[in-house]
Amino acid sequence: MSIVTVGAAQLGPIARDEPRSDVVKRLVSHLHEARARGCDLVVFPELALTTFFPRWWMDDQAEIDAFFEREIPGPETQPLFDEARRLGLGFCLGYAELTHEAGAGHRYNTSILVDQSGRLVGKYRKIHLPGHAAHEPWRPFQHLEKRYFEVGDLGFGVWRAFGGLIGMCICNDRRWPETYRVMGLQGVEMILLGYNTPVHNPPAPEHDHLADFHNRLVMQAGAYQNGTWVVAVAKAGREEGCDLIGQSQIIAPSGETIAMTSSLGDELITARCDLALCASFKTTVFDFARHRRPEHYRLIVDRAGAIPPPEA
Ligand code: CDT
Repeated sequence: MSIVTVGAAQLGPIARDEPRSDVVKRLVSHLHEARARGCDLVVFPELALTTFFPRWWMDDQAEIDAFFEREIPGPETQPLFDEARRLGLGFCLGYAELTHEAGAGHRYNTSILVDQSGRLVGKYRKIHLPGHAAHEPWRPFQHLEKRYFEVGDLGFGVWRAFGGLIGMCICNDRRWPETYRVMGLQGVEMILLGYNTPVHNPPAPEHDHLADFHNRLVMQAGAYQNGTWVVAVAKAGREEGCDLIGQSQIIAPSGETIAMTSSLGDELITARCDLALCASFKTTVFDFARHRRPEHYRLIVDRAGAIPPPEA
């Protein structure tokens, strides 16, 4: 069976002081609606358990670590795992991960995929970390992902689950063609991703009015060029004074958006996704084995390098 009924579970803002237990109740409420609407799989946003904390400069490691999960499930997130299993729902969840390996703490912007039996299927750690590492007081808000997270060390994996090949990426990853292509080369049929995208980008305010357009542009292109479904889920709305875009959406392998949220709050959209549609693209216009020419790309780059730069 190649049908996956998927729910994109958009969240409205999460306040800095909102307890995890309250956020988990919101996620569980999404699960109930998803079950009633026949979903197999529910996708939650990036860093879905807390406010988007990289917008603040913090020095105190204990204050920073309060936004991280030391174990998943942990005492506060266990109810989400229990209820999903009871309802027979799989889910994809983004969170800040604090792990101890070889005697040292490591912090990642992570997402996990859990199947309908509660089994952890896969884990992804964000590779393209946007923003900056130093305090930049001129900004109206910070974007300190490069300070608070290490670059993910797990690559772009693809897992057999839900009757197909499922991959994950997180927020800024969606702007990079390599993200989709690395998974596309592994045959991915559905990419799950969450995002927190401010409308305002302080270094390039001239792009602000294009934030929604760029969101659609990169994901629709990524879906089409790799013959894959993309399920993209926002944390949206005015969060601690910072406006985040919405437009959570489910995109078909044709590149067409077939469902999109219309609010900036907690909102579930669903779609019945036929994974078999991917083959119609993967075996024709984007049949990589027949039509890609990676052995020639090097020559093209070399020739381009030989072109003299334009005169100043
Ligand atoms: N969370 C995240 O990755 N947000 C980025 C903001 C880019 S501007 C620093 C995004 O690509 O949406």
